[in-house]
Amino acid sequence: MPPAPPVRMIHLGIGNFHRAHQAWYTAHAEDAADWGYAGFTGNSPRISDALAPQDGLYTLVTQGADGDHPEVIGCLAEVHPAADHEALLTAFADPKVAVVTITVTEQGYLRGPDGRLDTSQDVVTDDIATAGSDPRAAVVSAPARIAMGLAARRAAGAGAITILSCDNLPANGEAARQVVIDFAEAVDPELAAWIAATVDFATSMVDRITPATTPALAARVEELCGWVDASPVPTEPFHEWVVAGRFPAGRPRWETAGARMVDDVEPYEQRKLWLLNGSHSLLAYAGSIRGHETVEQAIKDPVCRGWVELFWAEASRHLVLPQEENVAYRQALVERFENPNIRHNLAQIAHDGSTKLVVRTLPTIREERAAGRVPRGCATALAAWTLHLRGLGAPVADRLAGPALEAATSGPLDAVVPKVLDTLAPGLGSDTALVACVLEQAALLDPEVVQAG
Ligand code: CS2
Repeated sequence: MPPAPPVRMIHLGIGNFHRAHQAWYTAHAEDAADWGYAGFTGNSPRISDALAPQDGLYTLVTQGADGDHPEVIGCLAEVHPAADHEALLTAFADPKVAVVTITVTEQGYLRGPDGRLDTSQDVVTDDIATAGSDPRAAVVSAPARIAMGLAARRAAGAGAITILSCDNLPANGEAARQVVIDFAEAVDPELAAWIAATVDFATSMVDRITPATTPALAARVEELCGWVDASPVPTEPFHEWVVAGRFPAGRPRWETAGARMVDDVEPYEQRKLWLLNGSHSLLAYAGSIRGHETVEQAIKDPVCRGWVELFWAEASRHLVLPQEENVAYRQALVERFENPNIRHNLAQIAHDGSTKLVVRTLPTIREERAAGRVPRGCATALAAWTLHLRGLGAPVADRLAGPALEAATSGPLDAVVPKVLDTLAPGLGSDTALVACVLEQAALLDPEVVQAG
């Protein structure tokens, strides 16, 4: 391998997705030799523990219908656990560092229902107190890590920088900007003003199906490559990145690796969230209730496939990209979901439904209801999620599901559905036609529960 490229970017939230996506694009850009990452993990140091002894190198295995294709990715010049806050401040303060990419999950933004930083969460108030007493003290939430990294940059006079969000949220750049500025405002209003005037918050739509690493993958890498990799990454052949930002301090030429630089990401982001991610969530709950473990198994079940087609038809009516393109996109999605070489567990996708369903189903539900229709595909996703909260299918793993879990388990199904819908959007549970449709779909998913109710 050539030597690691110089650190000119930071990544927050090194997980498999980052290593299959932003790191892949960076490693494949024509100026890859100039752009290295200082990567920081999320809460768990598992990946930095695995990658540090490998000098940040890892094997990315692209798993297509034509077999497994391993390649070594070398752009992670440094890999740090999140707890190494000094290293984060040092990287932010370096004028050569031009971009910070983030994959901190939908819940990592810590947004309240109004899109502002949610100061009712302890992690936020704790971080505000910590940073308020010492701007270099270790904070843990993503908005705080970014805001205080920017404080270090400002103190060093290192100038403008781009924060580039790569999470599955609509208008993710604006979402990041708001919570970072809210955090800074709570700690130091001058810092907030500096961020607002200086920092570029770029938006992007990211796409590449990337499951968790399994022991079988590590064994496969050893068989194919002859080396032992403590943390290889499986991914699919398809990848897409659509980016809008100013990049005042520069960026890798990602477009030479196939990324699209545009003025407006929204049409792409809408299509990807509503079609790919929305049907993923539908399959995660409905498919696991029907006994499936993976996306491939679920999409090959004609009943699930029928629900996905309904769901896609409802969402597609409201997409702004040309309909012919959307048809091709849906066909490609079926192929991607059916990929027999990728084992994408439904239980992984089922995580954090209380946050994901809001962005993946509510826009379509609102549009369809406004047009006087009851969207049965979306109702199926809500029915399956409600049953999942009542213990069916994939286990619940969702830090913010408290109110929805309480609502879902508070009585017979017909009584709880309106309450569950209200946790997604206040007032949604008063839509009697939608509630009736959710109950009909729940009966198809699990006749027993409905009769018992
Ligand atoms: C999935 C996404 O886990 C999930 O919620 O829907 O991670 C999905 O695989 C990616 O967005 C694909 O680009």
